[in-house]
Amino acid sequence: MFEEPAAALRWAQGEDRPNAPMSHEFLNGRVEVCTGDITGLRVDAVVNAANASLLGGGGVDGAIHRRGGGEILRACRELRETSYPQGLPAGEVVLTTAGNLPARYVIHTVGPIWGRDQQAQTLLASCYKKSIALAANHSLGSVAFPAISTGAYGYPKDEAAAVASTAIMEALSQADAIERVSLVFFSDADRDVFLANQQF
Ligand code: AR6
Repeated sequence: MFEEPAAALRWAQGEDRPNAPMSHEFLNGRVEVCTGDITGLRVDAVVNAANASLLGGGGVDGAIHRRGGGEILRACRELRETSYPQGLPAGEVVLTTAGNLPARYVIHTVGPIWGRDQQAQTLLASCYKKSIALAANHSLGSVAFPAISTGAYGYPKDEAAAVASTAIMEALSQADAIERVSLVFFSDADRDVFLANQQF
């Protein structure tokens, strides 16, 4: 009889839940910060940290295309042939099917390359703001972001945290339809850098 509350407590603390990491919440629960693999999330839209070619790459981009299957690549090829023959510029966003992912859609965005792109801060903020605006325009309620530009593109993680959180806060103030933004870090260490530098 006394075991139940203890079990419930462990559940609430996340210990018994597989793939249910401790999450940290901001903006009255509209933003959650967690650790995990973004390709496994059942959300309305997963954001991809793509490159201008839209045709795949390493990191989170590679993982999304691998798990999502050829349908995503076909949709990206079509976008290249129609709207973006020169590729997707940094700071811009496009929406495609999510193929075999549990998510409904993928929003592809291209982050700035640290040390190469001018106005890196503005471009990184644009990735977050335009992704949220695009999701809201499609009446999508939940969006999950990886830490855009902080891998292969080399954006310092602490600075990216301040830029991303400020941009998200601003975008959410104009996107009532978005109920939940998940910020998904690949390691607890990356998550902790974010938590120490966020500006929510
Ligand atoms: N789930 C969540 N986060 C992940 C995952 C995952 N499955 N895989 C990696 N990360 P990166 P960028 C984290 O390099 O810096 C690609 O080749 C990772 O630890 O994926 O914007 C593209 O094609 C890091 O913190 O994206 C581009 O050419 C974060 O995601 C280029 O890399 C972003 O790292 C884009 O570079």
